[in-house]
Amino acid sequence: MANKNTKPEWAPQGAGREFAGRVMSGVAGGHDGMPGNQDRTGRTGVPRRRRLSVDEYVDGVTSGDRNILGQAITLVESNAPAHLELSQEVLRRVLSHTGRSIRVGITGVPGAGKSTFIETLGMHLCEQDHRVAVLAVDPSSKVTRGSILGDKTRMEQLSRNQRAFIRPSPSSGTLGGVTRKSRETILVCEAAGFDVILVETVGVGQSETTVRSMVDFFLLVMIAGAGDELQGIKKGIMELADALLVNKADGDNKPRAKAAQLEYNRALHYLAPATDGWQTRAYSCSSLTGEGIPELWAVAEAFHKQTLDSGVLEKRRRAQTLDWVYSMVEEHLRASFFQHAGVERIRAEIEHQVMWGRLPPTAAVQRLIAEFEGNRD
Ligand SMILES: Nc1nc2c(ncn2[C@@H]2O[C@H](COP(=O)(O)OP(=O)(O)OP(=O)(O)O)[C@@H](O)[C@H]2O)c(=O)[nH]1
Ligand SMILES: [Mg+2]
Repeated sequence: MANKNTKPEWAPQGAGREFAGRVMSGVAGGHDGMPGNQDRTGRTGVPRRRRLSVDEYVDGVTSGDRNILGQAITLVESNAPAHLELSQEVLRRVLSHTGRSIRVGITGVPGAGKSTFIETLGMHLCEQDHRVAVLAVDPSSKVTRGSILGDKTRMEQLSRNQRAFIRPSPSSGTLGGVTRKSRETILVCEAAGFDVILVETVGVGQSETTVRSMVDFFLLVMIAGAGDELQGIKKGIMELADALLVNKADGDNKPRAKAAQLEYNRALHYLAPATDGWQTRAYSCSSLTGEGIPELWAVAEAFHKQTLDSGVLEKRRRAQTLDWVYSMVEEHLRASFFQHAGVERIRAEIEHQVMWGRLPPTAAVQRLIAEFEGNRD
């Protein structure tokens, strides 16, 4: 039976008891997964985790120790400057063990069935001896608890499978912050031997492009009859996808789903493909009955093989890594600009002058930048 007082090692800071359900009695972790300094004992009477060394993180992760994997991800997700150096050293050391997975992004409107699809696909993959890591990315919302709660029940079987590892979205932060954490979590999971990484987008808005920028194969889950407008399926998002999947093709809904599949295939004809040399097509499945799921996975595997052979996969990953570096540089520069004491001091006055037409925008930029570059704190 689940022990109500025990949270898994990946529970976000401040999480309540909703995280306790999946943990078997006897497994104990620090409150936030980070090793505490004091040698106190928790409510369960088990001594708090001591601080792990870089070697212990590296050995634990690469040997597939789930407990240490969870702690390593918590370290990577930590915002504390003291943890950054340690996490970067761990990442540097495991880097040669990363990259050997299929990274799949899954997007679609709320309720399309992404989590249910992941549960069914994940179970199918585990049966085929794959090891599956499931991550959620939610850069748009500060409240992720709703979806985590939902996923807890929707990925019930998968979350209990020893070949699978489910990690909820890192708690709120800047878009860049969440992206960094998710990308680094993918690397840590790969180093731990997971050969399929499934990333579910939670929330709408920028999350599609964010997830597209960290995966190989991008899947758009749709439902029939919701209307394109309702699904937010603007041409732009369809153009990001390597496959469209009409879900809920079961019961009375099956004919409609098949019709929608045909419709989307016609529309796709006129769109530029998301990946060089790959034709994006629409498929259908039922995440409830499992029908169409093995076929969809065969498509992802064909995609992986083709892009691996042609070099497109490697090219994409290299480009993604470089983009990542420069987006972090940009984020850093933006933050230091707006936190700069001199800039802060003169900003209101300059904004006022620009808004009232007393200073041209370009001159305003010059003054702000001069202040920033000249009086760096
Ligand atoms: N009939 C049918 N229902 C499904 C299928 N897949 C999912 N559902 C149902 O659709 C509802 C939403 O499913 P979720 O998997 O939570 O959808 P989601 O896209 O992850 O939703 P959010 O995480 O909230 O964005 C649930 O009630 C599921 O049981 C399917 O293939 N057939
Ligand atoms: Mg979901």
